Amino acid sequence: ERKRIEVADAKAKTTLQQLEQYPLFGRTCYSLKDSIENPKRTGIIAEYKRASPSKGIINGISTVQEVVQGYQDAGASAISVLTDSDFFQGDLADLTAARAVLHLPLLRKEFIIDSYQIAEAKAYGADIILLIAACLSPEEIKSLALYAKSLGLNVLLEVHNEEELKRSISDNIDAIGVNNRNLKDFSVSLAHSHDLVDKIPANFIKVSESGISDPSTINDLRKRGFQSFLIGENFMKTENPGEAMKKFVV
Ligand code: IGP
Repeated sequence: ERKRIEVADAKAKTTLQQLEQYPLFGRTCYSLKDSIENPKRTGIIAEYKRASPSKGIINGISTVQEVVQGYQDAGASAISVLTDSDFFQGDLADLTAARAVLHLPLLRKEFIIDSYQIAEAKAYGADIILLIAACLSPEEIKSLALYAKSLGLNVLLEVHNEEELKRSISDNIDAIGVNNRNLKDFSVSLAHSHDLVDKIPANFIKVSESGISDPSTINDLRKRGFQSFLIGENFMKTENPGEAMKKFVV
C-alpha cells in the first residue's frame, strides 16, 4: 500500500523540468498593456468564475469556452479564469481550454505563493499572473514578479489599501489592480478604487476589480483615471455571460 501511494504521489506532482517541456510553455505572451490601449476594445477584463466563497455556485452550466468566446466577441481586452479549486471550483484545465479559443491576454486567477505556480500558469496557457499583496511580503512580490517577467508573463499586482500599495510596488509589475472587495469579510466598496487611483504611479496600468455592476460605474472609474475593469459575477450570474457583457458595453 505504501508503495502504491508513493507511486501515485510521484505521478501527481509534475516537475518544473516537465512543465518547461509543455508546448504552451514556449509561446510568446500577449501584452496586457497593448490590449488595454487598443481603442477597439473596452478595457474590461472579463472573468470566468463558476463559484465563489461569498456566493456559492454562480453559474454551474456555462462552459469555459462558450463564455470566454462570448467575452472576446463582446470586446473584452483580456480574460480572467479562476484556477483555484477549493473556493472557486476552477481548474488549470479551464485555462488551457480558454487559451484554445482566445486571441487575447489570459489571466491565471489564483492565490500565487510559489514560483512553481507561475511556471504552471505559463505551461497551461496564461499571459498574466496575479500577485496579491495581502498574501505576500515585499520580498516575495519582487522575486515572483522577476521570475514571471523572465518567462515573458505580464504581472498584475492586487492591492486593497494604501499601506499594501506603498509596501508592494516594485519593478517588473505591469498593472496594479485595486480590489474593491475585502478578502476577509467579502464586503465591497468602490471607495477603495476612488481613494487609491491617484496614489498609483502613472507608469502602471490601473485596474479596478470587483463589484462593478453597471456601465455608468465604468464611465465614472474611467474619468477618475482607471484604464481597466475586472468583472466576473455580474456577467456569470446570467444564463449567457457573453450576451450580458454585450448589453453592458453598448
Ligand atoms: C471579479 P466580481 O465582483 O466582478 O465577480 O469580481 C474579480 O475582481 C474577483 O473575482 C477577484 C478575485 C481576486 C478572486 C479579485 N481578486 C482574488 C479571487 C482572488
